[in-house]
Amino acid sequence: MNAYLSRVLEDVKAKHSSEPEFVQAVEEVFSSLEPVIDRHPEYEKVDLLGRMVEPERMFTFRVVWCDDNGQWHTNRGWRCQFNGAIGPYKGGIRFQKNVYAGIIKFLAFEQTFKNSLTGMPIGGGKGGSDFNPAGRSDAEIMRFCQSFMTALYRYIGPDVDVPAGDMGVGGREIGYMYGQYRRLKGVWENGVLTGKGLSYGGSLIRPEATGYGAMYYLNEVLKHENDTIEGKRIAVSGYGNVAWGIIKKAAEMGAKVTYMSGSDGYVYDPDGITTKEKIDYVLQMHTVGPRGVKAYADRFGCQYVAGEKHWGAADVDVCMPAATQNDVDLESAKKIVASGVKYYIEVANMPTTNEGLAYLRQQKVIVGPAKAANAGGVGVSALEMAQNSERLVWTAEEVDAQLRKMMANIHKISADAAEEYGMGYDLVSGANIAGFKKVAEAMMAQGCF
Ligand code: 2IT
Repeated sequence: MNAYLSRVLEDVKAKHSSEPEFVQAVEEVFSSLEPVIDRHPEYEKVDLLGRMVEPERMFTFRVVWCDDNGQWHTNRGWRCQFNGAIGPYKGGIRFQKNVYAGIIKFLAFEQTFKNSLTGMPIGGGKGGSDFNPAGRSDAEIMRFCQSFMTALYRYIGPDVDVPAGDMGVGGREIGYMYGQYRRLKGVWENGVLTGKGLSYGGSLIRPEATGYGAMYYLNEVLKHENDTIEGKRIAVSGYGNVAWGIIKKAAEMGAKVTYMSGSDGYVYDPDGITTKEKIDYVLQMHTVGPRGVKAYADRFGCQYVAGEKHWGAADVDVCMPAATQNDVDLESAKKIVASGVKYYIEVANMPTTNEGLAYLRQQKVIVGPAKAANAGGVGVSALEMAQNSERLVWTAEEVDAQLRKMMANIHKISADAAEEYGMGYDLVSGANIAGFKKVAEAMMAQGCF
């Protein structure tokens, strides 16, 4: 590895030994950058890479809230404003009990390159809390969101930092957070958050955008391979907002999702999750419940396997991990390769361990990396910001057309970047390079900062 690149990586490893997810994300991006750094020796003098792995700002705050029994609880909140070189910080908020600084930092780092790939003017950020929303009442969720926003509101704004949802944060939570922001600021600044409800400035297609975008991206990959989406059988992990968007668009495009999983196990529906009734049930499962995929099997009379992952199942053409980080390790990757799957499209953030990813790529599985394939979510968030700025509402057709264009462009600039650096059709390296180059150029132009 290039000496400067490896020196910065060693430094990251030494400084972040207790944040393995962040180290993993940096290592993954850096593994693609050697030819770029070789071509740009001027980056070392201005320590471009050292700056790129250090958040511009990251803070922790206390979030205190009162449960329905009058008991008070203290949680931790974080916001990481990683890189603002190309636009206001932008990225979701995750509420999940295992969240800690390393998770937020890795997500914000990834977000920087993902947001760059969208072509929209948005920098990288991410936030969250170790709050566990499971089993909490609506009133408890509201009080938590209000308290979270009370701590955060001074540090965000439509031109400063624009949070959105992530795991554990959907339309309901965004509504409560926007209500509190408006109460505190006393102004109508709805561009401060995205993923809002349609009645107060949300964008059509935003709830579907991550899954739809991933399917449009997959379609570009298939076109490149002279293959078609028609009849493809897809295995997704997860059953949340992202999986739901994939399921819905797959059915519309003539493909079908046959495997879906939750933390309880997986379901196999050989007919595919293609009817409106089934798709609406998946939406219900991740919004109001029941939680877990067993409920789906009970309702539609299909196979349920408790406590297992479906990776490596036969009769699958495309794997789309859409649950959470490090869902697919080396062992799962080996099973996927053994099953003969040709396409592996990451949709969750960093769903594959670096060992798993290296194996899939060695074995010539076509890998669409998360920061490209799932960028449609934040891409439509940027379109929501645009609508809020111009105080107009676009039709679903207009938003969808922009999303399709965006995903096709992400695929193209990734493929072109890999080609330019002699890597062939390597979408992982291509996305890292294309995402990196725009941020690097902006940072170089803006001087010592
Ligand atoms: O991981 C992601 O890109 C998101 N959670 C969406 C972020 C956003 O600002 O819409």
